Amino acid sequence: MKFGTKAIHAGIEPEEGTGAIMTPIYQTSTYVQPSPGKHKGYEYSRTQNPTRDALQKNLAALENSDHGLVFGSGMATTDAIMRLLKPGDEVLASNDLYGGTYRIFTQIYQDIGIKFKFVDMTDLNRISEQFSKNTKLVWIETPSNPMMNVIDIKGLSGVCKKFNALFCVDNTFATPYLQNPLDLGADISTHSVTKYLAGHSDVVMGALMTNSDSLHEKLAFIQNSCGAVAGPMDCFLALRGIKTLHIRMQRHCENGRRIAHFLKSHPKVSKVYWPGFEEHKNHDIAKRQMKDFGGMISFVLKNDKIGDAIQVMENVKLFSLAESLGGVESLCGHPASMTHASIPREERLKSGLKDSLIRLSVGIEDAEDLVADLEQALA
Ligand code: P1T
Repeated sequence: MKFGTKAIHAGIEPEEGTGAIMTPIYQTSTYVQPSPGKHKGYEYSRTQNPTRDALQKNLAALENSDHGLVFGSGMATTDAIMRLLKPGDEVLASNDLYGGTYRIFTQIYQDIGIKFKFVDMTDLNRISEQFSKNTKLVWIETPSNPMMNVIDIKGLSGVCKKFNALFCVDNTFATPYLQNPLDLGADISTHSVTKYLAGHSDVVMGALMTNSDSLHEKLAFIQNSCGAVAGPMDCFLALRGIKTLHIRMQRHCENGRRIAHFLKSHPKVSKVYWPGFEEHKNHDIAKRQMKDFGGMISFVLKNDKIGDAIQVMENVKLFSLAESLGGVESLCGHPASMTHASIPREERLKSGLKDSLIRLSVGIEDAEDLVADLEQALA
């Protein structure tokens, strides 16, 4: 099955009793059993829920994988994966990550004895030197939030295998429509479903996909034991959103391309971060491992003044100033004070994240209107 067909049909069966084509919202905490231990595969909704099952199967199919698990948020998903580790283990992470990911690593898991090393992985030449015998997990985002760094998934997966380290790719920015990390050798693909997958800014949710039966077994055990599951109503909304993922992504990419080129040619803009530019570092890798370049763009103004950047963010009318990304409506954000405020300033600056950087999540409105909005805000 091709992607669009899977987005609409994978994991979804008409409801048996009525033929309802939409997966019902099984808003139930428990299931009646005729006799102790005898049931229809469902005992309690933290463990299994039919609406969540349909979504998990659907998401697994989108990543060409055997297993999918959904959680109450992207961060709950990260938390579940981190619970595979024990004190003394080391994590090698890329140096540009969503602020919340950096925060859970350094303020929750570092405190219980897991070690973290944040390194630039856009160049894999000497990456082997960063591994030790204790490196148990490698964690990357590609493209990364918010610098749009592109990392060679296939290349890095080879190194991870050599060192016997689990390799996890946060695929939130690309989505399974543009990029499939498991096909390129990753062990886990993880997502904030909140973003493009659900797509309508009405759900907070996370997911992970894997081909490994043993990893799935461990992570499903964590999902049930720790209980950070997504509710049936949210699973329904995510299922509905995913049915148009391929169409939305095409438009996000189309609008993203238009806005990236508009910003690049604007006299007040000095630098635009978008993997579709030929001069973007690892553009060739992006071309190889992604179907297109997505709708996320960051940029800085020529004068590099924070006050002017803030004025642009206050002046936009169609773009809304808000955290999050990947919804149908365009958003702009100020990573330094919003999504990445939990990263110390000196660390942000080391990875190139300036105080004046503006991040755009380009929606699926008409591109002319979006360009006109940015034009007036920049003026
Ligand atoms: O917000 P939540 O569903 O918990 O997902 C966390 C998360 C994980 N990974 C990436 C790459 C992310 O961008 C996020 C959340 N990011 C934002 C809220 C943001 O505006 O960048």
